[in-house]
Amino acid sequence: MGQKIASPAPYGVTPSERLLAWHELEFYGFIHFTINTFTDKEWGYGDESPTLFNPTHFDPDQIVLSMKAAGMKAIILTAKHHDGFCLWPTKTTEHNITKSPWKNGKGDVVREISDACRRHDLKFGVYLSPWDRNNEHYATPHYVNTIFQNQLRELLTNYGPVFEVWFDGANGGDGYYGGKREERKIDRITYYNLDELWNVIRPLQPMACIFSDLGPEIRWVGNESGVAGETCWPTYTPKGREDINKPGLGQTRYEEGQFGTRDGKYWIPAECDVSIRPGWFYHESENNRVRSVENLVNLYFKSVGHGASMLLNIPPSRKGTVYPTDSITLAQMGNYLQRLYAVNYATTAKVKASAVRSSDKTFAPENVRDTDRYSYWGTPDGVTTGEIILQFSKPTTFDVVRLRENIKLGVRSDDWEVWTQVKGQWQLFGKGTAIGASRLVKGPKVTADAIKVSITKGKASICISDIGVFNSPELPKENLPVISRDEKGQVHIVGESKNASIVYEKNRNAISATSTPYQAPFVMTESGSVSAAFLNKDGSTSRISTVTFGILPQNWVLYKNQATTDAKQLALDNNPKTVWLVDINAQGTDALILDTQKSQVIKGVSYVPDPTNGQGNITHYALYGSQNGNDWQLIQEGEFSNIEANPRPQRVNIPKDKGQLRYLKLVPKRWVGNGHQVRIADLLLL
Ligand code: FUL
Repeated sequence: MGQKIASPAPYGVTPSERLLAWHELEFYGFIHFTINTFTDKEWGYGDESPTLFNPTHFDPDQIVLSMKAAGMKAIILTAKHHDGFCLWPTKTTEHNITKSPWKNGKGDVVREISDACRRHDLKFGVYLSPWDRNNEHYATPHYVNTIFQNQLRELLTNYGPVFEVWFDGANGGDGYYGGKREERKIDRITYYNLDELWNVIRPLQPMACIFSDLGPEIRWVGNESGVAGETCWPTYTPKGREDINKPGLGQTRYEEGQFGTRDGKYWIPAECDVSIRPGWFYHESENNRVRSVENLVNLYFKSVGHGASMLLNIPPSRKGTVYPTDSITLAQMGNYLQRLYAVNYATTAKVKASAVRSSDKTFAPENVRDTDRYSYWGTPDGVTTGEIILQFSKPTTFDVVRLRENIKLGVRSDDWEVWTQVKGQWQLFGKGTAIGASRLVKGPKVTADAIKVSITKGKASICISDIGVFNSPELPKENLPVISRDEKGQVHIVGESKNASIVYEKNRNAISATSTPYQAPFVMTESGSVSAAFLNKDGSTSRISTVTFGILPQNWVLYKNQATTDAKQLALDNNPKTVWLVDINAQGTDALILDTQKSQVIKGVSYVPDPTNGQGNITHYALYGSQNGNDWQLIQEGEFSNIEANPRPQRVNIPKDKGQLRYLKLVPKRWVGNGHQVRIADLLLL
């Protein structure tokens, strides 16, 4: 017997024990639930009365089980969002759930959700917003060193094991602040005393991973659309923005989060947070905008499949339960994942590798077939490229290949290719860069005799721990009627589904067998929504599509300094793909004027930001109205919350006594980035 060959030395940084446990979760859920659920907002200002929080049928088991049905392994709850309302009976502030009528002030949402998680075998995590728009002490050392830290202590002491603590990068700005109603700026690099904060967490919850846009354990992927970069390293060196070198909370080059850093200083893998609806909180108006299972599965491949985790938000309704459309979709997702992973065709394949470290079974190529994430095929030191072939006993049909490295030894390989052997011919199935904890390669459906994984570039000897081969189940394709309105105000609904007809409703989100059958286009010049679905012969209906129209813009003129046709064609066309880019001065005094040509009742304005490019999307505005174009009355001044990270349509309501108008004036006060242009994809008058 030869000398026992040692295991390869780890390459670069490696994950801690708690991060190894975190990597195994891959897919888990977010719950955004608080005062905003009851005010229909995304960000509360901090002046909301705690009495507003009053779910009618709060059911933690229904919430947790709906999410578990999707295949989620853990849940993170917004214990306190930016508005400062605490969902548990905290001693740190009066602004908490004991002041709500719900359960006569004896309720504790953190307790109920964490208990339900434990009952149903899911891990539990907390989101605690560093920004607190209610607290009078926000921006002083007292808030951060005492109030905020004590809130953390309470959450991490009284509710059992916590797997993740979530710190949002959105912080500092306007707020109620105990009645001061002002803007408060903080130094995002120094204010939160991050090292001290991490030290509050460690002894209380040694297995809790800390999330923020700079880690120290899990990083924000840099977008809220649920996708990690095609190449996404778990290693990362967070950097400060532009001229500021040190990163801070909400002060990083977050756009680098989607890729990570090859040979980065720290092991800080990416987490993709995304909501099942356009907003993070429940809004009745978004009941028909729930992502389809097809959409969610696509995101799963672009997050978990790229080595990141998927954190999918499910916002409970005012009842305190998951809305049926959301829970049906979650169950479909769970069904898909369960069937996807039901059979791993690699487990019975014969395995052969171009090189093996030694005959010791620690390094055997066969180790890639088992479910152990840390048993691996290893090559000799210095052998950084090579290939491994899995030969099936009979032609096998599949379309998903899973690759993993033994991450205890670091990220070692760079470029990889997957080949399939079909009738004796090798065909490329997929290729890419970075493997890490998990890589899902989705290729065409093939029936092959063998697959080959080639590592064509690497930094250290190969340590591949897993090659899984799966055949994905049929995914229901989203097929919904498409609703549009032409320039004359004719609403068209088109679509085809076998043996089904189209039914619709005006200004109603729900559809049933008794809804109006669609036969021909109809005119709708007023504002409102149209919902449509396919009605099957048995009386069942498809999912529903809903489109909101503004008042039909007939002869309207939209302009900054002088009228151009551009503005109208781009911003009044009900098409967010065409965007009006307006030059603007940095002082936030330029006005965009809309002349509707006649005095009419206007109930609100919907600003649709550019969904594809955040730079220039408006974050703060002032809206004025006028009957004659000379005398202007302020309608509302405010923020379009979270528009930088999540550019969804924003609605401003116009009170009745200010709603008889011919002209509207929108003054963009602040916008994303430092550019000299603002973006308006659409402007709807409601
Ligand atoms: C953002 C917040 O501002 C949103 O409201 C939401 O909580 C999301 C998960 O993070 O930055």
